[in-house]
Parts: sequence; C-alpha cells; structure tokens
Amino acid sequence: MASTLVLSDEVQHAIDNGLPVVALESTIFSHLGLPSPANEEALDRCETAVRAKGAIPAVTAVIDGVARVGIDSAQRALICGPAKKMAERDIPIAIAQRWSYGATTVSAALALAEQAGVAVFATGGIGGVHRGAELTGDVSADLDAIAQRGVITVSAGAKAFLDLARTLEYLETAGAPVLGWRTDMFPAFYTRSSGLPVPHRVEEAEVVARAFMARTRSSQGFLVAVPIPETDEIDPIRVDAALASALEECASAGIVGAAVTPFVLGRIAEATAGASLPANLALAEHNASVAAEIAAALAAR
Ligand code: PSU
Ligand code: MN
Repeated sequence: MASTLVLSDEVQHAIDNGLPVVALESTIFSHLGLPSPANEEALDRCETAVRAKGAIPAVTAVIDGVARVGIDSAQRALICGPAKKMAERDIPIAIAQRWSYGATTVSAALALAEQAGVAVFATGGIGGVHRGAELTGDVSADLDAIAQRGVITVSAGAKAFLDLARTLEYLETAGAPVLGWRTDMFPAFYTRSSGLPVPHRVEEAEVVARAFMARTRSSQGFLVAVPIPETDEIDPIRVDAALASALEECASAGIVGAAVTPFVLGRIAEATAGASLPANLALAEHNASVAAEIAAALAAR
C-alpha cells in the first residue's frame, strides 16, 4: 500500500511545509452517505470551512485502484457519485482489484491520513458498538482505528442508533481519549447530548494540540466530540421514533454488516422529512471547522 499512496500536489506541499491539513472521509460525500445534491453541498461546505480556518482539506479515497490523500478538481464528480464502501481492511483489495471508487469510512480514512502524515481528521459521526452487539458482534472497525492511528478524529459523537454507552466503554478499553469540545456530555450526532458524560472537557484547540503532543505513544489517536450547533439540532423525540422503526425494519429485513449504517441513515432521513439532512450538513461543516482550528494549533507548535 505504501508504494501506491498518492498525495495531491496541494496536500504534498502543505505537509512538506508544515502547514495545517485536515483529512476527510469520502463515504459521507458519496451516494452511500448522503443523497445528491446534499452530498455535493457537504463537500463544498466542509472544504470551505477548512480553508476558512487556514487549513488544507484532504479528501481520502481509492480512485482507479490508487489510494489518494487529496483530490483534484477533476476527481470531485467521482467523489460525489456511486461508490463501494471501504473500511481499512478493504483498502488492499480496492487497490488490487482496481476499484474505480472505494469510499473511505472512518477507519480507512485514518489509515491513509496517518500514512500521509496528516494529524487531524474530520467526519460527521463515527461508527461504534451497535445495539445488540452482544448477539451480532457488530462493532465498527472505526473504534480500533481511532485508538490505534496517531490521528485526532473530530466528530459529532457517534450515530444515535448505536449503543453509545458501550461505544464509550470500548474507546476507554482501546485507550483513545475522548475530549468533549466545550461540552461535558458525549454528543449524539443529531442532538447535542446523549446524556452520557465525557471523561474530559476542552475549550480550546491549543489544549487539544498540547495533549496530542504529550501522548505516550505516537500511534495513539484522540476523539474530539463536537456537539451539533444549537440552531441545527433535531428534536430528540422525533429522532428516537424514527430510529426505533428503522432498527426494527433492519432486523426484519435481515440487513446485517456493512449495509446496516447506510440503510438506517436512509430511513431516518425519510422519516424526519428531510430535517436530518440539513442537520447532517451543518454538523459535518462545523466539525471540519473545529478540526481545522486544531490542525492550525498543531502546526503552530
Ligand atoms: N455517519 C454518517 N454517515 C455515514 C457514516 C457515518 O452520518 O455514512 C459512515 C462512516 O464512513 C463510518 C461508517 O466510518 O459509516 C461506519 O460504518 P460501519 O458501522 O459499517 O463500521
Ligand atoms: Mn459493522
């Protein structure tokens, strides 16, 4: 894989010169993450938010069998199109089989970011421990990647249809610090609080950067949990009702494994009559902005 990782000229230049860079996953921008044209809007808004804070955005993907960190303008249309979902374990297959577009999940994006030397990564929501994982064993590979890749992940907590308490327990066991961004509570994606406390609260990017520099192994990753902006939050009662029926439908339709997340997200979007889409865009943009602040604080050190 090392020999086939390609950086865009802009990202290569930024890394060579110690400029702040923010890696982005591509699943969220593909047809798997958001419907068109919301996915294109998401990409625009995330990139603009990163640049507004003086950092360089670096979308991660496998394109025509080549692992990339940073895309050029000709590749943007592809990024916003149909894709194969690609976790970290799938990267070598995507390369060997020359997938036209493997969209990175959090775990895949972290693997490519770390290899490229990018220290900060922004996403919408991470995967985690699924409800009923004691029976299905469904624990997202995102969690181990967050703990084991030396990269700071910025997300709006984990998706609300997960078992958030167990997700936090898992991160504790795996050794990933969870930092609440100006909050004491772990956020639940569409809503600002899951009701579960985070172990540490931080107010400033500078403190995140200082903590990251002080980590006890270079392979340790951090999770910075950023609540969705107040004005974009969705009514938790509406979300819960939509979630419950989506999960029931998922179970009765026999949907398992990697297909669960896209299915449930699609059903929530339908059931909340589009309220979840603007919320998803707003939180992704906000996370990108916070990530860029952290990347700038790191670059300044
Ligand atoms: N959150 C979203 N939309 C998504 C995902 C997360 O709002 O599409 C994607 C991310 O790429 C994340 C992945 O890494 O789902 C997790 O999938 P799984 O649960 O199968 O590990
Ligand atoms: Mn899974």
